[in-house]
Amino acid sequence: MKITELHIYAHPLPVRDGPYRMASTEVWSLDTTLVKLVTDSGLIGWGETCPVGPVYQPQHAAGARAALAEMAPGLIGADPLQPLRLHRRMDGLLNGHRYAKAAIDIAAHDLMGKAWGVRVADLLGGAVTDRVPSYYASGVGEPDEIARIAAERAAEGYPRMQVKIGGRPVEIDIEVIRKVWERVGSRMRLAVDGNRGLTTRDTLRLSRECPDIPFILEQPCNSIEEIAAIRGQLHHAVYLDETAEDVATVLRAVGQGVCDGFGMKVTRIGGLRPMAVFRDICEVRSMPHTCDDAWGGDIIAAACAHIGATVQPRLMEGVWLAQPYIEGHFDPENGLRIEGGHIRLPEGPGLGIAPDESLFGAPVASF
Ligand code: 0XW
Ligand code: MG
Repeated sequence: MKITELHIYAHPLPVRDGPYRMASTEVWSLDTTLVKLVTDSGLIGWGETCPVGPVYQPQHAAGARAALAEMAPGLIGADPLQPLRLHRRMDGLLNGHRYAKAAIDIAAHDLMGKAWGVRVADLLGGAVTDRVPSYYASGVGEPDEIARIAAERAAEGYPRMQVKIGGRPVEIDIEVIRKVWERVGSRMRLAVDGNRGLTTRDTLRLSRECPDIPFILEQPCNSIEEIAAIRGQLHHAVYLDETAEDVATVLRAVGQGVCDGFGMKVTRIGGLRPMAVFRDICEVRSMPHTCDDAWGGDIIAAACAHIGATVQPRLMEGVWLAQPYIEGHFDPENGLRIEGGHIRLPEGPGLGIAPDESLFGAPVASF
């Protein structure tokens, strides 16, 4: 099979009841990038990448599209059924920019599944469940409001909640955590995500003042070095998210023992192929992790659900989707939904999503 055409689309995703607030940024609308790969077989594959604004990670929407346009001419003629060679070809065309390469990788997996008549989860090693656990992530908010949301999500059946903190006095964050714990107790597992926004001083204080509450601390500080410096003094397990940039960094973090698990994004690490390598490293070292992305519509959601379905259940921290924050679907029939805190795995073949192309308008670039 050969790629004969590559089309890039831009599509706005306004945040329902926005903004979505994190420690160092707030976002009102996200700008997603879709990739359509047309092949000489007549099959079409879809990929997507959607940074959650330009501040969360060293990524932005226009950067994704520029990187895709840089690689695109060199990808015409490539075989999407040979993902290892496809990744080497992308690396030979552009250094870095994994979040853009991920859109091509996801589209290639969609094509592989369609060509062989299987779900992407089966290509990735085999699904262990068709009902993938999700988790709810609050924005940074007031203690009573976040506790109310937590109680609602627990009642809905979410197995886990991530509480966002940071960007304000740490006393308020401590109060949020206490109120959430008082309302939901151990009905949901809890993660507390600082999104790089806390100093080591405030991270230590937060952990010392809540030793009785069993949450995991996600990416409290800006760098791996800051986390490593205080890790031995914390009462809570620590996961890396934003700073677990690639497979090499994951290997270093696991080898040096600086974390107990990961929040991982499919596009940050470069797509489903490196995500499967990451999953396998985590399984070898019994590291729990999520399978998320920063934002995105049904294509990203399907990619996250398919890899998430393959994770050993004891290590599965959930698949986060932007769906609760987005109006509508790219595929009104098969688009991914969270029901009772879980996601039904699309049946495929491939990603199992047939987006309504008319939503995206004309491509912003075609090759
Ligand atoms: C909760 N998320 C998966 C969605 C937002 O992009 C932030 C992210 C995180 O865990 O940092
Ligand atoms: Mg996080």
